[in-house]
Amino acid sequence: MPKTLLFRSAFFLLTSLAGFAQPTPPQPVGPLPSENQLRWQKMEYYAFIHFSINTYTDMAWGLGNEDPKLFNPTKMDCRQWARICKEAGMKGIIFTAKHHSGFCLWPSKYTDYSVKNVPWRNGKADIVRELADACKEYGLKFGVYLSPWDRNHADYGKPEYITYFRNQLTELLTNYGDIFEIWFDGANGGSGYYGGANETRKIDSKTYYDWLDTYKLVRKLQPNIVIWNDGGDRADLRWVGTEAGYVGETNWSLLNATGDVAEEQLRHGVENGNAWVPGEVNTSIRPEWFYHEREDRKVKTLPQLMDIYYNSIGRNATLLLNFPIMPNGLINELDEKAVQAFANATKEAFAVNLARNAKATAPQVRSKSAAYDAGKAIDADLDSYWATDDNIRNASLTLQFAKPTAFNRFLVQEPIRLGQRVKSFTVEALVDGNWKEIAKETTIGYKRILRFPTVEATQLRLTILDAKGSPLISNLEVYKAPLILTPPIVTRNQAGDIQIKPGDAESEVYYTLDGSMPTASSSKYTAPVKTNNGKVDLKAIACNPFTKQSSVVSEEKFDIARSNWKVVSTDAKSAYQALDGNPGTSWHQPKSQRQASLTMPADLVIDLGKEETLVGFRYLPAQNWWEEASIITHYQFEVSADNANWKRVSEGEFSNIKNSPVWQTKSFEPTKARYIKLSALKNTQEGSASGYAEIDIVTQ
Ligand code: FUL
Repeated sequence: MPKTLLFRSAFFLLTSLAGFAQPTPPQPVGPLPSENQLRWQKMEYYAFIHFSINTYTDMAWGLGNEDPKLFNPTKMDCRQWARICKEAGMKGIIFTAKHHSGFCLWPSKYTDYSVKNVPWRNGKADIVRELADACKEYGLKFGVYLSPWDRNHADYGKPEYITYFRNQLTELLTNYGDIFEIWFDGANGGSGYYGGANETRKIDSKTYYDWLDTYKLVRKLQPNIVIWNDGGDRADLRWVGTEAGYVGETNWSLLNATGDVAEEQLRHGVENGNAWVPGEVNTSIRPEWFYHEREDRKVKTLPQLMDIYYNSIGRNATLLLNFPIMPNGLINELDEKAVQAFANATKEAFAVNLARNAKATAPQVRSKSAAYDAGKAIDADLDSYWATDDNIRNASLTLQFAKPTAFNRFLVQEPIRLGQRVKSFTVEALVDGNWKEIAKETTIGYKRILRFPTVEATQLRLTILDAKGSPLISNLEVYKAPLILTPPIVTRNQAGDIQIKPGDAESEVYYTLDGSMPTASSSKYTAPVKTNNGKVDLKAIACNPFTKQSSVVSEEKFDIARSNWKVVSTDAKSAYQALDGNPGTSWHQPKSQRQASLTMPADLVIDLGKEETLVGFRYLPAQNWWEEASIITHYQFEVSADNANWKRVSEGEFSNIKNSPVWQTKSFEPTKARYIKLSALKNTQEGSASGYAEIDIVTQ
């Protein structure tokens, strides 16, 4: 029994013996979290680190055949990683000990494909050890990512590989101290090196790894661990169905213990699920998980990170934020700056809790006992809570401020040890003597944080409208967070006109076209900017017209405009949505072609209008692929001078594109051409249409 419960039971026993009538504590409403899940949930914010052999090939997934000699992190310093995470307020680090390439960052006894066989440090390095030590030094918890899919191992797909996998698991869970979380990623693209076989191997991720026995081994070796798995039997934690950095607003920490889990259920949990499986929001500080220099200007901005915070920790999930390690073995300075700014901004937003000095009252209190009164929701003790009698399903609690108080954030928590209960609630503010509804929401769970425009009020009222049992609230906080200016959104249409939209209705936008830093004296944006068909390095800021404060800079490098481009592989006008500069619109092949594409690659052929010297192309998949059709995972890119004779200049995979549908850039040797052809060799739903949000080229 946990200590607090023990004390409380002892207290009740003593007081009832002494003749005082104490109400019995509320009964739990199951399913309930385990102690490991409770401890994990309180961590709230921790880091992912992606580093492997494919860091040296600029790829999202290694193929399994990369030469270990490439691995050469000359400045590697795990203490730098740990310091940055600690200073950012993170509570732990999960490290890709082995990613899909199969390359091991510790000297595993069971394979030669590891840091043992690299010239760097004469093959004596053990990065898992160095990081585990650095975490200890900085007071961080340590976790590991061990990819079940292994594109290097000859036995992958056979029963022998499971023994290998468990041997590696045993090494990692035995030799490196306490491991707080293990990550079993479910990705499996099929093809790989596999000891030289170079073929496609399909496994059934539900049965192949025999997860239940694997979990037994994990728990035996690390009794305090939590298991993350999106590929097999239900583990302790669930993926939230996206890598974009959010979970559903309605978020139950419940799923059903058996059966398939739909996308929708990952996003929202299952209200009446029979197992406690809370969500973890995993996202990267850059578009991709591994380091790519081209993404140095795509590091998430402060407003993006703040959105992620409110959409993960603020929605009853934890936040696992990734740093890609550079080939030199360090975290990039831009990433460090971004998380520092993020840490400062959250500290600032939650600095003064305005509920602390308010008076809390509630008409409904469990047996009218002081042990459960409204004040328990604003004391500093997360174990105490406001409770109502068992038969109650709706009730309200009011905070009265000493004077009119301005606020724009509301934080609320349930004591989840007794189950997640609240199904719907409202928040109202008493403004000039009238109650004004400022939010109507669904679930709460461990923590819910709401944002709304600043309101000045003398009272705030939380009303639970419905719950699965009598509502219990362990904590309420109220804040006035400073406003953060959102950088403008920049797009360019097919004609080459650039549109710059501010993130809010009040700010003004200033921009430059030559890559220089914009200020409030640069050109002011009033209408779309014509770019005369040339390449443009655009930078823009949003400014508060009153304070002159400015947002961080939005930057887009546009290649030549696509004004003279013609889609020649189809007459469909909608195909031009792949050229309209709007990521929100996309083109999917019509049905007849879709059927044909069962046997033929689906092609998109474009006439550039004149010959260009090409060095690469870019593809943005349809962003709503789950609704309409699939997106390309394996492609072929050809060029031609006459739309008759084609030369293939690039072929390969868009690794991880399904989970992370971001811009894909592929480079090739400079080639002169007038026509381009992008063919989908494979897509996410075999045989269905391929969706294109945008296609673009990179010229010399
Ligand atoms: C995905 C993997 O395929 C990515 O490479 C990355 O490791 C991410 C965290 O999970 O599914």
